Amino acid sequence: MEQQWWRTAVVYQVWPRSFADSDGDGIGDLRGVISKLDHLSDLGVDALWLSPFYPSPQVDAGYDISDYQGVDPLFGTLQDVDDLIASLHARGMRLVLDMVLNHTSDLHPWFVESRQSKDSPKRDWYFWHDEPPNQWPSLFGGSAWELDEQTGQHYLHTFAKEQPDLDWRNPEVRQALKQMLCWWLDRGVDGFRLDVISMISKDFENPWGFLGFGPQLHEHLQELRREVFAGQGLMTVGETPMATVEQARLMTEPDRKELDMVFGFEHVNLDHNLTKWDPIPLSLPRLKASFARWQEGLAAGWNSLYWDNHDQPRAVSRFGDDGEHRVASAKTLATVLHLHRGTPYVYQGEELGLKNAGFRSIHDYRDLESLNWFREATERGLPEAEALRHLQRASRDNARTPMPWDDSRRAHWIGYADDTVTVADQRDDPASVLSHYRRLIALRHEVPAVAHGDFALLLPDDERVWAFTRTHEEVELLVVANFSSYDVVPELPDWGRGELLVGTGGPRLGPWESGVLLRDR
Ligand code: TEU
Repeated sequence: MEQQWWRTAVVYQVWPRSFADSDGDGIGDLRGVISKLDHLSDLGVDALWLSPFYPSPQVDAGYDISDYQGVDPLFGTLQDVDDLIASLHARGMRLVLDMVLNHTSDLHPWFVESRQSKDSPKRDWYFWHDEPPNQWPSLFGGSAWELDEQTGQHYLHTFAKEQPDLDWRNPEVRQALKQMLCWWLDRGVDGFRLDVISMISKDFENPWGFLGFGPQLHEHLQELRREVFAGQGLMTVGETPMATVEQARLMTEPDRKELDMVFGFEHVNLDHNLTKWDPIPLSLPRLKASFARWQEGLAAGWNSLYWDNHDQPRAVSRFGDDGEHRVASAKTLATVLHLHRGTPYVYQGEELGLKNAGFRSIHDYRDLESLNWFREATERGLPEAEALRHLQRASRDNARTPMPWDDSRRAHWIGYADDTVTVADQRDDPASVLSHYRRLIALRHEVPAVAHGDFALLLPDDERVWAFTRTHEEVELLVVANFSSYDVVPELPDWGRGELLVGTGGPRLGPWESGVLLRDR
């Protein structure tokens, strides 16, 4: 049995551009990350997931890679990566790299060569067609097919036109990517977060095929596992937008030997219709049901648990109350997430209860997804003020603001969130959101039921209370959370009995309060 350290682990995501800037150029860098490892040790996390730092034209903040085996000078050098790996390992932490295998930058030498001529040896590393074979949209606006003047053919880009999709049906493509992954493993990395990995196989006949899940997905994943990941004690997590729980099960069930876990999107898609620019009110029963469905559907496998990342708005602004009940709601969101079964992810700033940037001027936005959507929406006639309100709620820039280490507000490539929280203020304050995260992370390491217990949802229809149990051997954990700004007395006869591990033990819960009780079964 391979060592599955990630079953008791908590992963911390660093988005290097906005984490820590060591050279004062206004952009975070790898030496900055190294200088802040005390923060990670202090939190108690087990692994660092580092978003892309590879050479890139930075059209999509580094998710457009032009060299998989280097470091963008913005962020540092390969030596810095080696130093980061060594510093993490010295502290007993691991490094998980973010790998973008579905597409490259249009400036990657493979694409530069591919676009040269119709008979380029790399022509069939990407998708080229005289006429678009379908009507697929790009997820960043416009068509997914771009006409290239040089040869008069169209190439596929699921994301920006500067992010052409690789053709995984070509064994040379797979060979090159596998070699590259092995090169990183030889440098000592401990796992991979695989960007949009569910999109690497496509069915051109399917009008929704741009979302991936094509016929060869599982074959490709099994090949990666067999030839690259197996036997190395790694952690692999696939990003899989729009996956159903059944698709997630197929990608993660241990016997199938594909991935260790995936990022489902169901719970972050509940507050909008088809696109995130079309909001609908969030219903607590639906949110709870979604978590429960994934807990049950992946009971033989494993979940990843997250509210936040570099693509999502800040959790406290989105699911909690970033005004009067900010501290309580940030803590309660954390408690509920970390007490589910799976590996929890903490995205930089989440551990402070940092809120959305909520920029009020279009000039403050940087993300191409936001800028493209704003342009298209206003061209279609949406008033600018209204388009801006959508960005304030849903833009990815909401979570890409500089990490507030202290109250010096040094200028960065993007503004700060309009917020006063800092690491310095929270570090030694036992009532802070940061201290609460520290406590939850320690609980996962200390109490086996937190990592391993079976899950059961209680009070599924309750509009205010989120309650569930985790049972393991002789022990039961009861988690009860108030997702409202009113006092509640949860309708649970037993609520109050047991040892309080964290939070408030009831029977009454104030606005956004929550608690975890441990008791014998
Ligand atoms: O995100 C994939 C993805 O599905 C996004 O389009 C996501 O749905 C969107 O950002 C929500 O607004 C991954 C990366 O996490 C993202 O940062 C990249 O831009 C994207 O892939 C392309 O590599």
